[in-house]
Amino acid sequence: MNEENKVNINWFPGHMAKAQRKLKESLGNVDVVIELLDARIPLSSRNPDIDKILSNKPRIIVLNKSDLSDEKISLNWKKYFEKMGQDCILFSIKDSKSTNMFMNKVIHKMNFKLKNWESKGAVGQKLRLMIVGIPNVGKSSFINRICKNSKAKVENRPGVTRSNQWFTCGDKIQILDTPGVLWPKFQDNTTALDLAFTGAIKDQILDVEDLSVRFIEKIRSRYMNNLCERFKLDKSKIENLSSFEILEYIGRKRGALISGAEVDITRISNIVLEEFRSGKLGKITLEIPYDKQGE
Ligand SMILES: Nc1nc2c(ncn2[C@@H]2O[C@H](COP(=O)(O)OP(=O)(O)OP(=O)(O)O)[C@@H](O)[C@H]2O)c(=O)[nH]1
Ligand SMILES: [Mg+2]
Repeated sequence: MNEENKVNINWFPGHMAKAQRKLKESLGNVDVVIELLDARIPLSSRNPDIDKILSNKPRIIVLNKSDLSDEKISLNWKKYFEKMGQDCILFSIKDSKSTNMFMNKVIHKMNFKLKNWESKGAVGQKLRLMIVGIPNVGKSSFINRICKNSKAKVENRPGVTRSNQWFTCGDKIQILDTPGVLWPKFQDNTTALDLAFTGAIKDQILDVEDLSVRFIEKIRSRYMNNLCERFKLDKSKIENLSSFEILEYIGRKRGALISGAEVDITRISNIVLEEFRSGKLGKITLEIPYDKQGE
């Protein structure tokens, strides 16, 4: 890759280093780890050190926000992880069936432990789950969905949960919410950009104009129809435009203008990213299995 295309995104503030240390300390107090990944970017949202950090602790991979992802590709991702010997489910806080599916998975996976406790007469012993994942992937929302009475703080920005907190789900399960953690150095450009597109990194440290042009560049071949439908673009007109020109075209269509005919690039960049993140652009997956490009 040449210098021009390099992105300079790195994000590992002190509180994340602390959260990562805490996560390791808490491992001894839990029975199973729930690794929450973003269904739109399963590998980019996966901590590359996770196997080392979690060691042999039982684990369930949850592909969250699956209501925002391309369903067929998500099913392929599920198979991909299962082939690697990992338990994996698709989840969405918007889907009422997700909770039961998850609970069944946990009980099935941890049945050996529950039986063991039962045989020792340890009645009332609860399974302890810990949820881990990148910022803004939906860890606290997940807990609120599966534990009906819990009210973990949720906001649509990274860095909301600041410390570990236990919640109780019925009479069988306790679950530990943890702050989102990224890792000190992203493996490649693709990972850094995927994390930025989906909102795992604070927009304040990013150049949103550059980001939205790169986003259009990334999705324009597979999801051109989504762009055309949402922003009412003429498909035959955009095929020969650069991604920046497409952004300008979207700006004109949306009336995001500064004065006269000049497009307000910052405003339209924020709109494009927000509409992707909230699903208004449709179901879009940014990574397909076996498609991780080396940089
Ligand atoms: N569409 C959709 N949105 C979701 C889903 N899960 C979470 N969200 C949204 O994602 C945003 C972040 O959710 P949080 O639960 O605060 O994420 P978190 O992982 O706890 O974030 P930190 O505490 O900052 O690490 C919120 O706007 C949620 O409504 C989901 O399954 N589908
Ligand atoms: Mg949280």
